[in-house]
Amino acid sequence: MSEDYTDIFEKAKKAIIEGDDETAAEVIGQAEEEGIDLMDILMKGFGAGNEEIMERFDRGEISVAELLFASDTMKEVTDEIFRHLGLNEAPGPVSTGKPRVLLATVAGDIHDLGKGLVGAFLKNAGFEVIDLGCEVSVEAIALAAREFNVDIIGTSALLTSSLKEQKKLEKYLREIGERDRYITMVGGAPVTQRWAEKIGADGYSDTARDAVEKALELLNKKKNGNR
Ligand code: B12
Repeated sequence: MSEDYTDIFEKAKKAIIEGDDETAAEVIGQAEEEGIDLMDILMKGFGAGNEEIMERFDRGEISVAELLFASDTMKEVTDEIFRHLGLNEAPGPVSTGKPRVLLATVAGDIHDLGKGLVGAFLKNAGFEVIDLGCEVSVEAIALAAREFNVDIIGTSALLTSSLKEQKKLEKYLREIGERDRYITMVGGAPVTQRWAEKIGADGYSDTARDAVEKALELLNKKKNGNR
């Protein structure tokens, strides 16, 4: 029989809405003690709070300062949960045979909550993930992709002004003759399938869950010689 975790999910949600780091940490401890899946508490508890905050912000009900407050807590919580689940460690230089993904939020953009989720889902699905963080230039992305010999490059862009960086990356990879070496994936709230096709990226998804499906599909296609 499945347990009813409504109370703890509600507490997690409220902690994000109120930007309450202390309660958030308490919830993580409590979830661990009660054996609740931390990814569940992240998505259904803290994630629900984050969505509520996003909606309030979009409706103009809260200020950027309040959004920042809540986002900071969400970021702390995500990092802490990923640490608990061992999802924060970057892979070493030696290949383990697992598919490798490099993730980055593009230059000029500091939004990284969505990228973090994509990374966590990919790791959970058995991918090795190298996360370069945010505000990463196309040159740095290309250099790291070569250095780590990755299979997939995934970029995140949340600002309409930073979207062009995803296009720039496609162009840069072609210029240095390395475009065919990688599968490229793009994401972020303003990104669409149409945008992905327009700039020549191989894949797009609007959720972390679908990003895994898409990554597996694209790897399979490449293995079979058609992308
Ligand atoms: C939280 C937030 C912030 C936080 C970011 C905290 C952090 N560490 O990320 C803070 C407060 C710092 C912030 C700052 C700013 N923000 Co802001 N922010 C948001 C907000 C409310 C939510 C974004 C978010 O985290 N969503 C939750 C995650 C889970 O969703 P997601 O990022 O879309 O990711 C999912 C998918 O897109 C996909 N995905 C994401 N990345 C990738 C990558 C790949 C490869 C794949 C396959 C899939 C994928 O999977 C993810 C998981 O499901 C949005 C509004 C909105 N409704 O989107 C505004 C928003 C993006 N921000 C905006 C702006 C303007 C700013 C600021 C300039 C300040 C301001 N005036 O508000 C600064 C940016 C400074 C900079 N240089 O980047 C605007 C952008 C407008 C535009 N069209 O360009 C938005 C749309 C708000 C608005 N309506 O005005 N912001």
